Amino acid sequence: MAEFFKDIPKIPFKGVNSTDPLSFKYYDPDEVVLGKTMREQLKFALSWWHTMGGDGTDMFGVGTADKSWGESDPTARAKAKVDAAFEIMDKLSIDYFCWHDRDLSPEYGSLAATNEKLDEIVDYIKEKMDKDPTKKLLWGTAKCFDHPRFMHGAGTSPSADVFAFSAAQIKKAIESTVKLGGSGYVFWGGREGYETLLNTNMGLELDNMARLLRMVIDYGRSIGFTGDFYIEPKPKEPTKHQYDFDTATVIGFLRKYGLDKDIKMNIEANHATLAQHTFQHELRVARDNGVFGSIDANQGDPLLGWDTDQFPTNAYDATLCMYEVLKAGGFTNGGLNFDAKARRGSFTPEDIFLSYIAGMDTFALGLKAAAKLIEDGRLDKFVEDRYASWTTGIGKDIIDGKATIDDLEKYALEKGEVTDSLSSGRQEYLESVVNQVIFNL
Ligand code: XLS
Ligand code: NI
Ligand code: NI
Repeated sequence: MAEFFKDIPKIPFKGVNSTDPLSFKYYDPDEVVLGKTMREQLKFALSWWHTMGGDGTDMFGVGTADKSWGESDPTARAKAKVDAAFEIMDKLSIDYFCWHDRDLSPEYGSLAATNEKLDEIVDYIKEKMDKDPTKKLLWGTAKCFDHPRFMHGAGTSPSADVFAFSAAQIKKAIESTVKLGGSGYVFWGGREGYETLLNTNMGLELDNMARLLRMVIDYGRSIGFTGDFYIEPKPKEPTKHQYDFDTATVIGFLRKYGLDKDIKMNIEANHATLAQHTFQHELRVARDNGVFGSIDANQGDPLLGWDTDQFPTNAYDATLCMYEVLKAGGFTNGGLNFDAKARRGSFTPEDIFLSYIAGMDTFALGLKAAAKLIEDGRLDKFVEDRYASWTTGIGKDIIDGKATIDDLEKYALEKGEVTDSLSSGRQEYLESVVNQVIFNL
């Protein structure tokens, strides 16, 4: 089998003083952090669409990176992509990968022909995984947004025929996920949203989206899928208003349709900021509601209002992310998928490796800093003290359900002014604690 990246060695861990660009400075797969190796804590995944398919095409120009993998025939290219992906994962010590069905294998006219070709590629991946069981599928998904048939959505299309087609396509995608032993299946809302309410029956579209999810979940379980289903919230792009706006919105939707026990969240950093939230906020909402699942690791540009999907290099955000992940008990079926692409100007094969190294080192830093924040304990202690009034007296009575509104009135009348019960929020102090722990130079 051809080696695609002859000039790239297996990327070694060389430590913080190394200036070798093709080395990890912080990511040492075997280093133990809070009882698990970094490899186990971080569970990095390669995204098939950006890494194997994304060539830098944008609205203003054609691709800048060659992602043909030396093949012009679509089937030969799909296979070459598999070989190249496994080589990239090997060289970067990445154990997991994620795909859309159409990233693996394109459309070939009829759905039947497309499915047959997809099977061929999935079988090819399976053969490689059987030979190398360190490579695992983090999640699969269906690309129900690319083809013109999805112009008005898939599960929320006004056309019942498009809904049926989408269901059929997703059926095949979940079957492929099961065949590859995937631990997750993602629903990102593609074009599930609207441009204008003047032409949209929002109530019907949301009911239909729930119908589709229920069908896929029941079918997945019936064929032995034991992993997690995830929704990936996103507020806008491609539609003006995406139905899965943010985690809180999705939780409301899931509860309305009785799907809340079946679906967790795949939180993407850039989607969080598009929704005017911090990444940490979205993770916290998921954690507090018991639906934290997996992460699409990337970052947006604060000056741009779209999903730029940059490789994450902001160590501060990565720290607060890993803080939430550790507090949630770490990943179970989920992991850190780099839903990220090198910039259009970073077009060489080497840039694939340099961008993953940047992202992986950033999350290694984030993990180590988050572990230190937890070990340091000052943040936890501060929050605990701030809410101490809920552990005794009237606070405890409220929590225990013992205090009625009459009791509270009596209490408040006797107590008088309560401003003195407050203490400072100390935001600046806490931010300086985070800096001290992260940088500790
Ligand atoms: C797009 C989404 C997409 C999902 C997978 O914004 O992030 O890439 O992760 O469908
Ligand atoms: Ni994503
Ligand atoms: Ni995205």
